[in-house]
Amino acid sequence: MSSAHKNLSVFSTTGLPDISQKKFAIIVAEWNSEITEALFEGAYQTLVDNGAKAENIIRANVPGSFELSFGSQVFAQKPEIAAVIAIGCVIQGETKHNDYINHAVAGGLTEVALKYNKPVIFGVLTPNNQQQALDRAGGIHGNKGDEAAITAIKMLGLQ
Ligand code: DLZ
Repeated sequence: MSSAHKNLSVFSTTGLPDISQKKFAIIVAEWNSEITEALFEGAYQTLVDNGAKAENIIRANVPGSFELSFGSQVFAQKPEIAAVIAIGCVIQGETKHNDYINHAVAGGLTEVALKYNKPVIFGVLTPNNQQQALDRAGGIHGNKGDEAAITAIKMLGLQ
C-alpha cells in the first residue's frame, strides 16, 4: 500500500497541499541506524507518494540526534528548502543522557523553525528500549517517519 493511502490514525491526511515543486531536506542521525534508516525510508517514500519529486529530496547525515539542530539549520537557511525533517532515535539508557539530548533537540529544532519561518519536523523517537523503537519504525505502531513527512506537508499548507 502506498503511503498516500496509509491510515495514519493520529491525524487526517485528506486535502494535503501540492508539494510537486517543493524541496525537502531530511536530516538523519547515525546513532541507532537500524531505526533511523527505517524512519528515513518511511519519510522519503511518503513524500514521494504524496507528490514530491525524488530529486527535490535532499538527505544529510549527522552523527547523533544532538547534532540534528545544527544539521537542520544548515538546510533551513537555504531559500530553496521548503521544509526540514529531522530523524533520530534516542534510546533511554542507564543515565539521563536521553533527557538532555531530547530536550536539546526539541528546543533546537523549534528555534530553527521559528528563526527561518519554515517547518522543521521532530522525527525523533524517544523510546525506553530497542523494542519500542522497532515498534515505531515499521512495526506494530507504524512508521513515525511516515508521520513526520505528512506533518511537514501539512505545515506547508499553512503558508
Ligand atoms: C552519546 C549518545 C548516546 C549515549 N545515545 C544516543 C542515542 O541513543 N541516540 C542518538 O541519536 N545519539 C546518542 N548519542 C550521541 C549524541 O546525540 C551526540 O552525537 C554526541 O553526544 C556528540 O555531540
